[in-house]
Amino acid sequence: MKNLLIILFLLFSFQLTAQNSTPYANTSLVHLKSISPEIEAALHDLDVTFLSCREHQSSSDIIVSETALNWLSNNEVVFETLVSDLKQKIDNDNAAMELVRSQRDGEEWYTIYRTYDEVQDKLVEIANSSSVATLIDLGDSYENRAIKGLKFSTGGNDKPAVFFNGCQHAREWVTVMATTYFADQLAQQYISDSFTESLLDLVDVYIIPIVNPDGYVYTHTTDRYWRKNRQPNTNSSCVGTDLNRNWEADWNGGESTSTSECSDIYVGSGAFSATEATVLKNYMESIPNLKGHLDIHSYSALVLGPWGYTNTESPDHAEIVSLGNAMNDAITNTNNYPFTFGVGDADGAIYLASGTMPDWSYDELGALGYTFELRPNSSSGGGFELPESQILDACAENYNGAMEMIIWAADIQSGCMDASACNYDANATVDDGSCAELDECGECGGSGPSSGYDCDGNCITGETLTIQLEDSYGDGWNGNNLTINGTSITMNSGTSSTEILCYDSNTCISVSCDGGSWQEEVSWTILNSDGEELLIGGAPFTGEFGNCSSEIPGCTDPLATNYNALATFDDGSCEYSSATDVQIISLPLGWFIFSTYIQPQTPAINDLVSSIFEATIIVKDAEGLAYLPNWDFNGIGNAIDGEAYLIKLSENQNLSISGTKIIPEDFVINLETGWSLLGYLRDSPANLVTMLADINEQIIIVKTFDGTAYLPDWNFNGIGDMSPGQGYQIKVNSNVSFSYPPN
Ligand code: 0X9
Ligand code: ZN
Repeated sequence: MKNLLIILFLLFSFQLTAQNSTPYANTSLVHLKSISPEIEAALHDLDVTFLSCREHQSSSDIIVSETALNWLSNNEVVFETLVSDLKQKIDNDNAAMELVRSQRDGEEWYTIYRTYDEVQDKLVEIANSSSVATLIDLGDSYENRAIKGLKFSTGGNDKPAVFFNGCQHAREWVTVMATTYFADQLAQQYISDSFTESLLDLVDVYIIPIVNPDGYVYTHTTDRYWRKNRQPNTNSSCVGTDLNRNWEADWNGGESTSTSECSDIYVGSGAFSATEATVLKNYMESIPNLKGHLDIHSYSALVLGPWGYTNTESPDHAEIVSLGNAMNDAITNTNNYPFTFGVGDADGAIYLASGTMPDWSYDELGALGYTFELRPNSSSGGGFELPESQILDACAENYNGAMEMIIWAADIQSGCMDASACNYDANATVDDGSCAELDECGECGGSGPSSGYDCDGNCITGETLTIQLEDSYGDGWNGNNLTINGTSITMNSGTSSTEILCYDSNTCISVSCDGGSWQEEVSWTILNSDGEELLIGGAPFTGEFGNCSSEIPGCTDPLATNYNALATFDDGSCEYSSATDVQIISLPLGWFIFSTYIQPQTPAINDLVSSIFEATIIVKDAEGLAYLPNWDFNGIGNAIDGEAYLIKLSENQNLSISGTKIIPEDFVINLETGWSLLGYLRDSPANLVTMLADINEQIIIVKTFDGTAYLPDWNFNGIGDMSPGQGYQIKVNSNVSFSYPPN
């Protein structure tokens, strides 16, 4: 219904541009300041037109004839003349609108649907501005409109040719835009693009945007949904033949055909009974070496190959599928608007059809005959009224698809066409820009020996170095590059690889490694020809090796990612893997004593518990110093490794602490006489008596947050296991030190 309204509006506005000023000859537009009932009655008698929708306003804009104007003057009615000659004004407005229409140049021309006349003008314009395009007139339609198009040719005889047409079906407006755009682009690309130039040197191209002009005009003036031509039928008041059922290829074969004159798929009184089909047939038969034909329709987003009248595979099936897929891919890849290729009924995507034009091209002329069904893919996308905002997208898709047919017909042998080049290809018909020269090692297109090597691959600058690349995760180096004296190497995938490089290690060789992600996975080793390690490192890294200076600065810590085995003093450049360990501690509502086996990245107590800020009421250390989040007061400062803290929460929380895991057996805990808060530094629970066996003599009592206790004197362990995340109140009778057993 909405579409119907749009169509009615379109039809109405087209008529307006044609003769919409005629009813207003010899009239004026006037404004009356006030209207008495007497004047209003008189004006009614004079048959004026009120422009306001409200009839009984006290003031009004009125269209008046000369007689009414005289009456107003003679009766001394106060009025103001707004437009003295209304017809003239409408005509002027129309002319201005037409000017705007005609001034939509370049791609803008393709942003509104164009009439038959506008397309004819465009074809002339293209022909006039192109050295390769000639306007061709194939003949006249039934109603004597010219069926015109463009022939692109750079001369020569019997070249392979391809034929493109739009608008066999009158209502498929986008096909007119797409074929005109195709011709327009081809003319422009011939000048600006050498590949298009080469193609047009090899192939003649025919493009006929409107092969059914009478039907097309009729869709603009009278019936937007007209499909057939406008040729009357004897013994029937119904007009028109479906041109795409009128061809002598399984003509009237019963696949989507009708012998009823009133049907949209009327086959005609005989094959080629339609004037336009005959005109096209005669012209196409005159083309000497027609290789391909593309009949452009809408809508359904399909590329269809022969035959259309049967699902039987044709003798050229393999080639038809290959070109069909190439066109289909080129279209789909233009804007990612998916098209489907098929032959016959395309696996049910469409129906079989007898008497179609491309099947005739294939059966009678031996040209591979295809159908495009352009955008949209369904009626919900606009059907035959593809929104004007999508015309250019459809044009670009059609262009790319159609170009594939030209490329195919050109039967390109791409290669180097410069006879002086070392890779000259005498059979090449298109130069692909690959022409090359011999390099100093005599290799065609080579770039000479690699740095440090001679043409025979010998290392001439000194030593052959072996570089071993490793990735602990096994997915390559994620963009990191190891650069050794300006030569960059990387590993795109996998766990390890080896490179051989050639350097004089008596000189100072600079090394860096950086540029990608997941640097903690990256490591590498540089070995000399005796297999000795010269440098190992990770990423990021900067350093050097070889004969640099007597004192070699670098990172001397083997645990660092940039450890330099040759460094003689540590220059403070050590970098450590940013690998993080995380401990998640579940904290209950109310009081709790927590500790962690992580050395936190952010040890300040306020940072440590910032993720549970809302629920935290207070944190206290063994000395009673407090962190009060609500007061933004941190009296504790940094959390100390190995210690435990009291915390009070308003609800249960999971506290996540990230940093580096503490190695328990390496960490010494010092306890002073009296009470302390003891952390648990292992990552799994274990019996408290075993854990604290080394200081059993000194322990007076150990308590948990909820009051359960271990009393060595009584040999009573109410606590059982120590658990990660928990902390313990401990009282000892002298200063002691101990370490937990290993994890
Ligand atoms: O019915 C037609 O003529 C074409 N479809 S349209 O909607 N534009 O009218 C399709 C003809 C080609 N059919 C096959 N190759 N199956
Ligand atoms: Zn069609």
